[in-house]
Amino acid sequence: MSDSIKAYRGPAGGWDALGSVARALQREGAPIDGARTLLKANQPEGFDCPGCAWPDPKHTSSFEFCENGAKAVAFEATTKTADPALFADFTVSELREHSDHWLEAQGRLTQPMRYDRSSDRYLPISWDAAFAQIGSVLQDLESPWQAAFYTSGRTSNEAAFLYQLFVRCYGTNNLPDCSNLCHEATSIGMPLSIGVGKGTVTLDDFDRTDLLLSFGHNPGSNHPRMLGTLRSLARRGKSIVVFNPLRERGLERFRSPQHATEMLAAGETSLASDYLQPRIGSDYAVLQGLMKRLIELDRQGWPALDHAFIAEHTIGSEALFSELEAIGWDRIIEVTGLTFAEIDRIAGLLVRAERCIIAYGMGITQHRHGTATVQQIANLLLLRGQIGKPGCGICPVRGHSNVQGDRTVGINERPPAAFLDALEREFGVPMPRRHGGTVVETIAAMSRDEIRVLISLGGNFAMAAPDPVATAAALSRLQLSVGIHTKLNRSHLTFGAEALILPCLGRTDLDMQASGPQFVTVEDSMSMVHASRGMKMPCSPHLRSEPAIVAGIAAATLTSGTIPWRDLVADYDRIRDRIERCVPGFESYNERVRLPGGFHLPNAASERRWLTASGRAEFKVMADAVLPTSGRGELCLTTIRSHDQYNTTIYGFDDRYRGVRATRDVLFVNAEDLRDLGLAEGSRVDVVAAADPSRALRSVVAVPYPIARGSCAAYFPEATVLIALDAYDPQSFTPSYKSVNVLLRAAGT
Ligand SMILES: Nc1nc2c(c(=O)[nH]1)N[C@H]1C(S)=C(S)[C@@H](COP(=O)(O)OP(=O)(O)OC[C@H]3O[C@@H](n4cnc5c(=O)[nH]c(N)nc54)[C@H](O)[C@@H]3O)O[C@H]1N2
Ligand SMILES: Nc1nc2c(c(=O)[nH]1)N[C@H]1C(S)=C(S)[C@@H](COP(=O)(O)OP(=O)(O)OC[C@H]3O[C@@H](n4cnc5c(=O)[nH]c(N)nc54)[C@H](O)[C@@H]3O)O[C@H]1N2
Ligand SMILES: [Mo]
Repeated sequence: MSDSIKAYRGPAGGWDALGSVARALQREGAPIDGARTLLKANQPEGFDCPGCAWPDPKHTSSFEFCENGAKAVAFEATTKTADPALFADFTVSELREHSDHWLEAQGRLTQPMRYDRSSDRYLPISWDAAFAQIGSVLQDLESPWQAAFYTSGRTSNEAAFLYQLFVRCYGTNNLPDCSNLCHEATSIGMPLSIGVGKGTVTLDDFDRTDLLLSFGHNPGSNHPRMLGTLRSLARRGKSIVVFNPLRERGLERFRSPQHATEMLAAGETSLASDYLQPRIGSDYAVLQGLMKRLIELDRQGWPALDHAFIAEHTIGSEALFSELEAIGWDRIIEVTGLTFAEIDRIAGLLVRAERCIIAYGMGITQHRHGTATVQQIANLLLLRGQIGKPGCGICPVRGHSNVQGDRTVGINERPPAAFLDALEREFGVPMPRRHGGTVVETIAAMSRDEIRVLISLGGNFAMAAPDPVATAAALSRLQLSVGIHTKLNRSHLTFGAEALILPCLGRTDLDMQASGPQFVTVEDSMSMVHASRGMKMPCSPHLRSEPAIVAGIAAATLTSGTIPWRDLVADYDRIRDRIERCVPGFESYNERVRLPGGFHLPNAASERRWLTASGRAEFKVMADAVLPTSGRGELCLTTIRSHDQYNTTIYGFDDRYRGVRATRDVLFVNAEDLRDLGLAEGSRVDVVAAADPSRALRSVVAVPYPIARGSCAAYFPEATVLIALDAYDPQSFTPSYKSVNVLLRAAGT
């Protein structure tokens, strides 16, 4: 086995985490300034950490240390710049030869740039000329539906609201966003089940719960502040049951940097009380097994189901019961790879737990049956009356730090009619009613030349979407691509005729407008809305804020109309006043968001008000759930994040908790599967999509790993090449990034 792969023996957190932050600050050339910036993260007068959407204990507390939050901040607050000199040094063709890691490592973008075909270079352009170019291309399209407007979830409520307003005034609902690639199964599935598309719990519920089931998320790397929540649950003696095909250190053991005694005494807290490793994509069947067992136990006289709640608050239980009756235990065991004893044990824990929360992440949503699986989670909680009761509920762990807020304020290609009515009332402009396209629909429309312009407010469309080859081909047909970003990425190098890069302020930057310094607002995974104030001097005088850029584009595109774009941007309180009048739950927005910790948006399901078609919570079944199957010699592959990346941004090449150093070219496989396939541990293999051998991930090191039999895992975005554009959940259009059947071959054979 190569030196770069060695099992990690420590707990998550601890001194290794502190060391990793020091190195990140050093690398970004910002040891002093960066450290000072870090201390403002999630403070009452500071900025919201761009790392993840896990709530902070009231946003009022002392500095809460989080390694990966710190890396995200250091990466944004870097002193390195991707300035016009860099673009003068390299043609776009030359830039394309560099890795994604290299592109972003150049530093912060400093000036608006326009692609010049004759020199194959990006050249500086003034803001006014850039806005005029966008305005004239958009005005010249035959239909506003020929443009699409992507958003990534770091965007603030203020920028997002202005953006969707501009897009709808222009005339389209083509607002694909990163949520389409992430928790869309939640946004589509949960409203049908319980009438809301967001989690029903708050941190207080975690303080009161008896049992946490965690499905398909990796807090140690992706929402490390959740480790503090898990630690206190474990220390109160409560059970944490994990369902994850891979063993993840961050779910097993934690040494809290917050607690000096734990650090100094090399103490640690065990987290998961039970760690079950079902096969990839089998959670639907795991949940069926748990529910089937609960029904059996109930029939035997155990208090396993809340009959009063089911009778008073729900419909559809008969259909669910008969589905669960029909499915045999042998099938559940075959599909999940779990034993009956394991399922029975967890069902027993459920019966004994007065209060239970189920948390989940991408391991649930990014499958062809993602929406149906989210609904099974709701079904399980409803059977036990555990929604809308203290210490209970459903907890989708969101991704980007403001992806939930963006949706709340209107980034939605399928907007509810009531929201459009409210916009019409407030702004006196007719709003388009037809639904727009999600990300995968947008790519298909680009490849048919039905979409001609793509404007991206953040993100990395070219690398985040499935099938990078088909996506690049689609992007290269466009007439105009505009990227509003902080860092250079591959999306700026993947375009058709014209391209613009518009550099913006990030979370940590001081945002000065006509009325003085501004703050923005964001919403976390638990519907808390709070303020975020940057204070770092921007790296260049040419940067503009996201709201200011959106307003600039709007003013150059919509030549008639009465919306005072510049006036709104002069003082963000004015944008918040408009949001308050269009979106329920934001009463006294400007006042309440200035309170320490902000305010909580109401959640009907958590009050047992069911905003569904029937007015009750609805049990959902999907008779023909596409459960995973695989042919002989095939494995099911999932794509995952390393500890050293933020989505398509690669910070470095280590994945500490999985024992990987200095490489990302790895495939995690069960040692017995490797043996059965006749492949040596540590050898190089090619991973080929079973359905289409032209899709291949070449020459990765096969690392024997504690992962369910029949399953394997590789890093996103490198492994995205295995995911076809048409492999998505038909209900939510979420790409099936977490399950593709593959074959392994010795490399190069
Ligand atoms: N540092 C850092 N923080 C981040 C991000 C980041 O890239 N870096 N990304 C942000 C974003 S946008 C998001 S959406 C979140 C993502 O946070 P996660 O949801 O934790 O992201 P993934 O790495 O995709 O990990 C999914 C987990 O699901 C498991 N898994 C894979 N397939 C299955 C399956 O079929 N069933 C089950 N039960 N489990 C499965 C994997 O083993 C892995 O532990 O994190 C956010 N925070
Ligand atoms: N195979 C596979 N593919 C996946 C996933 C997976 O698990 N597997 N996960 C999916 C998920 S969950 C998600 S959310 C998507 C992520 O998709 P995106 O949100 O599109 O991608 P990111 O990598 O987060 O975007 C990084 C870029 O954002 C820009 N940026 C950073 N901060 C700011 C800011 O403050 N403002 C602006 N305007 N720009 C900023 C920088 O230029 C940086 O290059 O990827 C999806 N793709
Ligand atoms: Mo995400």
